[in-house]
Amino acid sequence: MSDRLNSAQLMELENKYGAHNYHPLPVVLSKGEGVYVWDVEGKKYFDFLSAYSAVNQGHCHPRIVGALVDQARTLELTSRAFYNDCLGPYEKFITGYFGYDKVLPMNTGAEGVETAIKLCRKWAYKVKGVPENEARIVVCENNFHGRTSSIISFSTDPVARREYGPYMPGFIIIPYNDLDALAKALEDPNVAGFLVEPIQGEAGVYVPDEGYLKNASEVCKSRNVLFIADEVQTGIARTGKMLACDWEEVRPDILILGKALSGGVYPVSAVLADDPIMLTIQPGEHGSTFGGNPVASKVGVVALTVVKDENLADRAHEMGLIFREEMKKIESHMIEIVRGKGLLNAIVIKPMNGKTAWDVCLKMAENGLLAKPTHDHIIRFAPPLVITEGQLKEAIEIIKQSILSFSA
Ligand code: IF1
Repeated sequence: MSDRLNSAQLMELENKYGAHNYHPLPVVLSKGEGVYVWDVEGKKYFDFLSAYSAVNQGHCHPRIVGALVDQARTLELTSRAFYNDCLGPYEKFITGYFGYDKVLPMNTGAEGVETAIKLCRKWAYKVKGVPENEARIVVCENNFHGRTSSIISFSTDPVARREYGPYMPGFIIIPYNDLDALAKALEDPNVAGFLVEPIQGEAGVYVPDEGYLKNASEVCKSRNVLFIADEVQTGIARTGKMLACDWEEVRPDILILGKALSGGVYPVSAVLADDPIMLTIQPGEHGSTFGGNPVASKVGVVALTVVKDENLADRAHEMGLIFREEMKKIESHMIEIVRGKGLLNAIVIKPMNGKTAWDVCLKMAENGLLAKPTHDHIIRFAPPLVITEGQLKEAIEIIKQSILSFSA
């Protein structure tokens, strides 16, 4: 044991040799299984972040890790210069699973969003007939779609955006959850797409009014504008349905998936669309060295199979109902709002006696549960969807005791 580094030493290494682009909770993790993670000192925690919803199937799911290891030993990467024997079967599987003609495989969520933007523009020029370089995409205030320079160009969060200019033009920003603003923006005939998160994750798990997605998709249809859903965080059973759009029976024209598409073991993202849209991109016009590689393909099939085999959507729905009900029962003035859908939830914290959401998260960590504040006053709660009712009750007790320790 003595040659192993302790938490303090490992944090010091990251601080000294890593870029300072994060401010993590002071916990150093070295092992995970299901809903639990362990730090290097052996302390066990409930993981209520799930790597921002990448680990919906639980840490180190044996079937998913099995697929990863088997394929890594057999054939890891060919590039798309050649065919491989995993990609076709994966493409058939995922298009059948979500009901689209075609898939374009990428690696990270941001690449999925970039791909959707490029696809939407290509469709605008080739099919809709927008004059070249005039296509616009409507997006929402407080969006989060990733970190690339195009994507942060239409962010409204100064922390994500400032001092990274010059910015990419061609985006129109409207308020979220505002159908009038959308209808007005779509009067511009050069609008090609509306890119939206069905629930805004980074904004603080902001759930739009019922009917917003349905109406928004209908306005888009009437204006020949593509409805593009970023389900990187909300997708794959997190909100209690396979897709958050399923809650309103909305079928996006372009669907972006990432994170849990691999159960967290590998970066895998995908853009799904039907032929009239997807086939506007021709050979050589878009791609990625790693997108659609054999390991990602095998992992994707198994990760999605696990979601169905283990009924994770229904489980997320049921556990989410219990979670929000129990959170609302906690008698503390620190809890301002409890909101969410399925197992994507947030509590808005009112600081008390100088104690903020960050302090609550430190206290919860001390008590054996990991969650991360967003925007200083919001805590996101998103455990792996494999959580049992017994585990959930235990976790709820930790959250409750932690909050009450400040405000009793
Ligand atoms: C970070 C937040 C979550 C996403 C949606 C695309 C992406 C994301 C809806 C890009 C990524 C992440 C990235 C991570 C923190 C995290 C996050 F707090 F920033 F907003 F989940 F809530 N679309 N979300 O949520 O996917 O390229 O990262 O694979 O530190 O940036 P990616």
